[in-house]
Amino acid sequence: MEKTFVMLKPDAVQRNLAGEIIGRLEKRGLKLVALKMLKIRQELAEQHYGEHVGKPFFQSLVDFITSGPVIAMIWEGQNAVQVVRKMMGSTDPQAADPGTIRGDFALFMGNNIIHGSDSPQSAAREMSLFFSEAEIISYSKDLEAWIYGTN
Ligand code: DAT
Ligand code: MG
Repeated sequence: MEKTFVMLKPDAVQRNLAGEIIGRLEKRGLKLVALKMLKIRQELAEQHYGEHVGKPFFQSLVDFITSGPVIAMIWEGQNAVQVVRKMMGSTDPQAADPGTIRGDFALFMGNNIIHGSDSPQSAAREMSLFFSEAEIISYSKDLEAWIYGTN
């Protein structure tokens, strides 16, 4: 089953939105297989956002993501990468549809609540930056049969 890397950014933690967002992902039927809270160091921020090095917003992005604790997670499910991206909504919260996480909880591009991998390749890279293999739990849940219609 596909895995995706998701991170609740410092604004989500500070605004007490973690439970709400984790609840949405859970209720959708995705399975939580890894979770940790951490304060991201400068080097990890620069690695994680390596594709944006040199862009005008890079420094403010690194400053923001290192400004407080984040909650890093891995979620598993059929087509998990794309499913989470759709649930997140557009990068710019003002353009994000209502009903999406950014469209419901954010107003400003810099503080957009949540990160989710944009491809299975990015997911693999990001998961290995934040988690060891041993920290990713493989388990089954009985209700998967009801989520995927295999009962
Ligand atoms: P996403 O987080 O939707 O994958 P991204 O990977 O293009 O978006 O950018 C990473 C983060 O950088 C994004 O969540 C917010 C910030 N960002 C992106 N484009 C920006 C811009 N034009 N101005 C300011 N911040 C920006
Ligand atoms: Mg991105």
